[in-house]
Parts: sequence; structure tokens; C-alpha cells
Amino acid sequence: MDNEFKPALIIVDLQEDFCPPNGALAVAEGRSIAPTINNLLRLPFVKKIATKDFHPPDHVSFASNHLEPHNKPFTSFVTIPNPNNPNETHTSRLWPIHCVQGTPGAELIPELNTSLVDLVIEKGQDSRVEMYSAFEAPFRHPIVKEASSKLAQSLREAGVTDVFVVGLAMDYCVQSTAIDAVAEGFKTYVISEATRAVDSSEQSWRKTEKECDNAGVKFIALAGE
Ligand code: VGL
Ligand code: ZN
Repeated sequence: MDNEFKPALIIVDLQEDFCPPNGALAVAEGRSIAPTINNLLRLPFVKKIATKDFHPPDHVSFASNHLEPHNKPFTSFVTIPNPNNPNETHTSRLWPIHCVQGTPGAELIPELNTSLVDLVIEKGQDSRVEMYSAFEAPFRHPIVKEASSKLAQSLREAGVTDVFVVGLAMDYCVQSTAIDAVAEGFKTYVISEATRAVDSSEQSWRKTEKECDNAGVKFIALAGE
């Protein structure tokens, strides 16, 4: 049936390390979106999935795992080789140590009503590569190309047609997850009141919106415009 509508909600990385006041990579107002997301969780989504950034201590995205002078969180970038083909590389931003497996910073925030979540998916476990998109869990990266995604599989099993993405951070993991959802064949939306960005400037927000738009991701507002 062409007009079938089976929506899923994906809550990206609503974890302590991405939230003020103490998160290692706190996103401004990150914690404030929890009530909005809890309200969304009461709606009849056929699948409600939360993702967790879940890094080993030696993860390539941690600035402290690199040498001077290219080891400044937020401002340094690293060139990451494809583990399967060292001639192929990509450039990635470096971060403070965050969401280390088994640490309090990796926990979902207690404000999130996890009793309404069907499935939690961890991502970013491979220390060699950055993985913003939850569709890459456990392992699928553009420079690695070992396709396998628990997320896509569980959405397909549930017959999902439309994916609504919320959470943190809008300009990194939310954006990548939403763009991959389109690539996986889902109609995809980001709900603007239920996400916040690392770079919260108007200019950066617009850039992210534009990149999402170009990829076929729709930005929607609960309140309308
Ligand atoms: C994220 C930076 C590093 C995110 C994860 O969840 O958006 N950002 N790791
Ligand atoms: Zn991360």
C-alpha cells in the first residue's frame, strides 16, 4: 500500500556527556528537550529507539589520544585512514573524552522516560573510526564499507515507512542519522524543538538544515511556523 504510514521515533544520544551541567561535551540546553521527547514517546510510533554514543577509551575522536599540537578538543581535526585501505582517508573533528563505555557520562539521562523505549542501540564502538550515524551501528562507515546495521534491520522488521529523528547533537549525530535514514529508503523528519546543536549559532543551524534538506530530510516544527 502506497499511503501506508508506520512511523518510528529515533532518539539520538540523549546521554549525560552531551548534557549540561556536567557533560564532557555538553550541548547547550541539551537536557531541556527531554520533556518534549517524553511527550513524543506517548504517540503511536510503531518503534521507539534510543541510541547511545559508546566509545572505547582509545577512540580516534578523543583529542587526548593525539599528539601535540593537533590535539585540541573542538578545534583540531584528524585525518583518519580507512582501516581497509590506508590510501583512503577522511577528516574528522576532535572532541573531549566523552561517552566512554561503562562510565556515567555514557548513561542515558534519567529525565528520559526509557520505559517507553523499545530498543537501545549503541554506536561508535570501533576505536579506529568516527561514527556519528546510528545506522552505522555496530559497523558501517563510508570509509570502511562493511554494511550491517541493527537499526535499519529493526525498522524494516517493524514495517516502518517514516522516521522521526530527535536528540543530540543536531549538527552531528542527528544530522548523520537522518541523512542515512533517507539513504535507507525511509521518509525522514527532524523535529526542531526536540534537538539541539553543538554549534548553536544561527549560521551553523542554517547550514545543517540546508545539508539535511539537500539530502531529502525534512525539518518540521511541532508548534508550526
Ligand atoms: C556526537 C560528537 C561526538 C553526537 C557524538 O552525538 O552528536 N557528537 N560524538
Ligand atoms: Zn562520540
